[in-house]
Amino acid sequence: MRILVFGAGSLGTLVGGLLASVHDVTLVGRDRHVARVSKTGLDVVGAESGHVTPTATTTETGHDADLALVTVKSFDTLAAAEALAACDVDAVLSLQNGLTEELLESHLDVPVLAGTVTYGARLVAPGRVECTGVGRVVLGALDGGTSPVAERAGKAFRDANINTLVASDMPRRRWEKLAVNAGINAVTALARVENGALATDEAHDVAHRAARETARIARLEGVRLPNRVAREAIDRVVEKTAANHSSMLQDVDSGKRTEVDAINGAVVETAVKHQFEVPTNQTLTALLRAWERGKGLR
Ligand code: KPL
Repeated sequence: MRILVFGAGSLGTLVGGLLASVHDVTLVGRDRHVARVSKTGLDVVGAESGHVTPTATTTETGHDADLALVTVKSFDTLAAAEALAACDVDAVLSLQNGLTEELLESHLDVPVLAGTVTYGARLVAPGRVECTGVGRVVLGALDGGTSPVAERAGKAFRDANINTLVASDMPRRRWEKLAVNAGINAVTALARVENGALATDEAHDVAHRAARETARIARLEGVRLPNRVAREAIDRVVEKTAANHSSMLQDVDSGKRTEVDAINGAVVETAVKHQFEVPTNQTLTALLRAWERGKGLR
């Protein structure tokens, strides 16, 4: 299969690298890492793939592919959607944080699939990515149900030895992931603690409140996500990823813009549509945005 990977950060590079063991992969990115991959190939360590040689380029438009994976940061989704509209791709799969698929869908006239990933990835150096944890990719139709396009994408992933589930309940899974990210990411970023600190700290309550509010908004959107399920999902992820620094904490630590708009901000925005208050998500969003403004990042 010809697969375009839009976003050569740690996750995009890892997934692209694994897929490149059996597929024709093009990695699209902007930096020195992509230049290195195009010259000398990509080393994938900590997983089976070894050395692979995907095409790597900074050119964003004019590509032909059966499937495009979107792995850019959520605030770059619009740029990715515009570039993909100038490519010839048959389907798009978002593996991003936050609710980004609707934006992709509004710019593209091909099926957009939703996906979640629990593989751990780290860019060790230009041209070298480490798989820090073998997890699972779950993907499926954005609106739920079965889809031949999702089945094909799932097969392509499995052929590359990536643990993959094709799910028919992506709406619930997306909102559950959003509840987890809404609870963990902003709280750990603001408190500057690893995920495991939420198991004992008072911040735990804040995380639970953010997740409960997210579950409530999911239900207003017609997605069946009980509060208990959202809270339990938080506790499970906190336990499993106790030693991890959330992606938002990593962004804050390296002085980069965060994905708060697509996570807590998306909860607030959807709540406004339903004339519903989500004070915890509102506060977390305001604090992170204030930090970003202070750093000149927005
Ligand atoms: O997805 C994550 C992230 O950091 O963005 C969690 C699940 C919170 C793990 O750190």
